[in-house]
Amino acid sequence: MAIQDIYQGVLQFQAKDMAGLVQQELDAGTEITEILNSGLIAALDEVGERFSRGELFIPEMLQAAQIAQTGLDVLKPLLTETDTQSAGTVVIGTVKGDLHDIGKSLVRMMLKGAGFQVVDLGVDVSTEAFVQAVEENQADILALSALLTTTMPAMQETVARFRENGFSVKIMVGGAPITEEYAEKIGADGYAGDASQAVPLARRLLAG
Ligand code: B1M
Repeated sequence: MAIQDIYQGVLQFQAKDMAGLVQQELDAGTEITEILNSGLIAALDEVGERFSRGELFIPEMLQAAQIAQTGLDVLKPLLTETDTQSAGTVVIGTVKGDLHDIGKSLVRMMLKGAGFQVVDLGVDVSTEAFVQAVEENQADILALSALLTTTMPAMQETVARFRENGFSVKIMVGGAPITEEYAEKIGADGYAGDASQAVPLARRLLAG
């Protein structure tokens, strides 16, 4: 029942006790992935559908994202806690022109939880900023997220810059419009369909 409350809470913009609902569900022993996939993410998917149908607009889409974020904040310590040594350094960000944050942040949390050191550059990140951060942090992996078909070329441009300049950093990509084929086409080293797949992919990339 509470999962439905989480879903409806995001969909109906009821910010009041989203953190409490998520905590309640955790206390009841529900898996984190279930809370995410059937609650917070499912609701955002439905928000996106309603936006596409013209049934709601950007302010509502933003409000829903903010409410989902308060739920995600409760899960964050659980997703990021780890007692393993650093598995490697990852620089992550959403590409230039793209302001979508939630999926990228989820990937960041899961990588942290798996023992990676993660430098999160945020959203709307230029190729130059990615280059600088990879160099400064001597990153092993660059992780790029894009949520818009219109920002896929920015992802391609960033990957191309790293390739042209002979960087040895491994590049992984993801985000709703990104596919395995696209990742291959632009010369990325790997693609993950969701945040949980990002962890084994990062490990595979480092294993060579
Ligand atoms: Co936007 N938006 N949005 N939006 N938004 C989408 C993406 C859209 C699909 C909605 C729709 O029309 N159905 C659509 C894109 C259509 C397209 O290009 N094909 C869209 C649009 C059109 C827009 C604007 C252009 C609207 C406008 O202005 N007319 C605008 C663009 C602004 C910009 O970026 N320049 C815009 C704005 C916004 C808000 C700012 C209002 C808000 C974002 C707030 C925020 O992030 N802080 C927003 C939101 C909330 C959405 C939806 C509803 C939800 C996105 C989300 O957070 N999902 C979204 C609809 C949808 O996704 N169904 C939509 C939950 C999140 C966990 O999923 O990010 O996909 P996701 O991440 C997944 C995987 O993709 C993967 O892992 C996660 C799951 O575990 N993943 C990776 C993501 N990155 C990865 C990286 C990896 C590996 C996996 O490795 C590196």
